[in-house]
Amino acid sequence: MTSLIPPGCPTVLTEDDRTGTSVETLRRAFMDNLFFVQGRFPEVATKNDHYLALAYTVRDRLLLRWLNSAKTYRDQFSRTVCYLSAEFLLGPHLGNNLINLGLYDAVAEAMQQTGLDLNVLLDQEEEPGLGNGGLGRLAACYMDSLATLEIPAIGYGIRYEYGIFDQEIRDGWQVEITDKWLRYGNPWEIARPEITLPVKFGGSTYSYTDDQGRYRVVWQPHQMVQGIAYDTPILGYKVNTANLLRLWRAEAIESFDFQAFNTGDYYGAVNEKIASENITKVLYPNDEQLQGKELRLMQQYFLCSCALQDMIRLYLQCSSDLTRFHHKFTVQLNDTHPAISVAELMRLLVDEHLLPWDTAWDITRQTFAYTNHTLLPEALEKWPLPLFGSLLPRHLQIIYEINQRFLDQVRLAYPGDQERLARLSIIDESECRYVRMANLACVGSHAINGVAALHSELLKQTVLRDFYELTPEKFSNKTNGVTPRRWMVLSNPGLTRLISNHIGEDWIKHLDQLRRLEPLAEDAGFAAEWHAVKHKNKVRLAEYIQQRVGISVDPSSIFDILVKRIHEYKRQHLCVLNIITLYQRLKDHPNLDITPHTFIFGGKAAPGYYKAKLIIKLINSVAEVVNTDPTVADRLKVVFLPDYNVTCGQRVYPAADLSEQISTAGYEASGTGNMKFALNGALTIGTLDGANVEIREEVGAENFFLFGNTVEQLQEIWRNGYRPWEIANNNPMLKRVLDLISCGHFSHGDTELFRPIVEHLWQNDRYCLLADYQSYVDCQEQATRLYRDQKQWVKMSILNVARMGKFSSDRAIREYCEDIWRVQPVHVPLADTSYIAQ
Ligand code: F58
Repeated sequence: MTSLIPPGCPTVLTEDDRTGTSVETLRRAFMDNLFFVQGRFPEVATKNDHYLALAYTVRDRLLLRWLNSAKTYRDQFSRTVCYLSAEFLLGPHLGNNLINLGLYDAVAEAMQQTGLDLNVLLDQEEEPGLGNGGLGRLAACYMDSLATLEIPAIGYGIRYEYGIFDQEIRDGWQVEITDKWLRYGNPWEIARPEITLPVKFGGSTYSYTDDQGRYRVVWQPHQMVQGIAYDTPILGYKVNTANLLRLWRAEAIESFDFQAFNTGDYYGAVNEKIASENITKVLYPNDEQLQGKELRLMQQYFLCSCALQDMIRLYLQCSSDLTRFHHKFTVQLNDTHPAISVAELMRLLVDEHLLPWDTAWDITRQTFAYTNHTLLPEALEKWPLPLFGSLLPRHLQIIYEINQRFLDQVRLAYPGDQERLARLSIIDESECRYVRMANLACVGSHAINGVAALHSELLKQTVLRDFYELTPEKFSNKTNGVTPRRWMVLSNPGLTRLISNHIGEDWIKHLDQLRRLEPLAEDAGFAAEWHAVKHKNKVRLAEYIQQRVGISVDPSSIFDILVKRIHEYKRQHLCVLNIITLYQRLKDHPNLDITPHTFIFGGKAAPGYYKAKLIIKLINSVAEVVNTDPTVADRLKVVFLPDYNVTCGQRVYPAADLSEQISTAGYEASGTGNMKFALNGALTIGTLDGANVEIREEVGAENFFLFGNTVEQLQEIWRNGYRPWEIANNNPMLKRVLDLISCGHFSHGDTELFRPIVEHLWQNDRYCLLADYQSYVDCQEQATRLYRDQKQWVKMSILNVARMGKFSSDRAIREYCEDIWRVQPVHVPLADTSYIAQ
């Protein structure tokens, strides 16, 4: 092993233990950390002590790369991508860092020599659940790809004390438990108490003309908090690049308000402190009732203000000419949650750094780009004007000014078109007045993108149509992707090994190389190995299911999996209708020869979304009946895996045969679970929605189970009037299925429990379940019949994987870099680390 520390340096031994990568050095470093960081000797050390000692050992290796990256970027004043996101759903760090460092096997060996099992230590890690679902997970995949592609990048987010709630299932119902992820400490972050920035709220503004004749506005806030930086290194795969994820925690400016203390208002001062710290207390679950939540707006502004002040701080360390700010930084807004950044950057440049408005506006627009993640009109963020104005009075003025100038341009482009003007306005003047965050993001950005081809098209036709007509050149599509490091190398070591044995390891960084598997789809020996890997993964998942929910499932049955947030548009209940259809068939024909079938569900419902919670109850209620009915005789099994999260995903995707992607066409912006499943060799049953369309194009229509109405067909259905009751009355099996739910068969005779679901489907369901029912049931039958032909199935599975190259987040990030960010890789050398020893 060669030391990275220059010869003759006095700290060689210490540094070697902190940077070395041989099994022996790793083992010694681990013991050192157990003693001197954890303060434990082996006989009394707990699993958590072992986990932390290993985490610190790995972190040292990260820090070496991180410091080299930071120094390189600073020396070169490198153009940097800032990814602003209210959510980063990272998942556990340890395994991923071991993969990216290339140290997985060495560390497993070092642990074994110490009498420990690496898998046990990996299981100790509490995952940082700082996101709701796809949007937050996408941010994490993009951070991985940015580092792997050696692009200088900073992720800016919020360090929520409580992440997404933990889900328990009691009597079939979801129960939410607070996620105390920081309980045992977080070895992956470094607190930076010296990087502290003030953030103002409320109060009022006044203006004056300064002695140089400049018009100035001063914001006198009612409340001030401070943001404290917490840094986590994000290492790329087998490169020296380690980028920065900087999350902000809110704190009161002073621990105690001494004036209040002296005047006797001790409790008032304490309340102030609590109020400040509440800002980053908890992640909001994606509830429908987010609108109007003052604390949510405070979180958003807090993030944006900290991030932009930090960028300006970093910029001014190297240059005093802020007019070139957008040359150093390009900022991506992950949905509209950080859109208030547009007004905040204007405020900082104009009010605090005294730039003329036009110069500041030029910089601002060239700095920001906006990604939209939803077509649901009710999900577009808007803030009631009184709330917005009382919390951010200066920003409201700035937004009025931006809007006025913008609408002047619109008037020139469309003289006399008042309706268009009203639709484009950042201020919604309809009934109550609102600030429309998507409009602010569009006006303040030079680029706007959707997250799958279909989604980007529909954006142009629906929610952002007017903006598209006004500035078509800003619009593009950037189809989402997922990182093959976490979603294949880490979670599916069996398949990774098999693939690498045949085509080498290049595919891990260049996923297109998976194409080289195509000829092997005809190779019987390879197919047998492929099948064996999948079977082993299924056995592992079956053991987990047994241990977690006490249901025994047959690993030879088809594993048909639907995991994602629970939402009506994602149509988990459509899958339930098919299960009941199969159940009914077995009841009618007990000897029917069906493919043994295991349905696996997982996902959280927003705590305030009753219908979604009722869908969870329905799944569990159907499971209870189906799993225990002697007529079924184990041929159908239904499992609801509680607390679906990143860690659970890592177990689930590798074990899937069939991936359920059954949203109503036109509702799922992209989906990324669909990509993780297909990459791990599952075949997809899905609608022409989101990225399913492109997955099907890539893998070939013959390797994809397509069903359901298209966007155009659904539009036609609504034009003609959607009458689901007619569909049900004309389909005897469907009617029986709905009746079986209504009559209390799955609810111990309770005929009321599921009425809200059934009545809705029957009467006026926006998501058209009944319109797609028959097509889905037929397609399911086709898929399960094909599953009996294992030779054919395995071939299709291999072809699916071979053709998934497009869906790497590396490809997506390359497109962002070229088309939107115009940023180049910066190679980080590791050779000269002498400054560390100075
Ligand atoms: C998801 N959005 C899309 N939002 O639904 C999914 O199709 C897409 O693949 C993914 O983004 C990535 O582009 C999503 O996850 C949220 O979780 C929001 C969080 C904040 C509150 C509102 C929902």
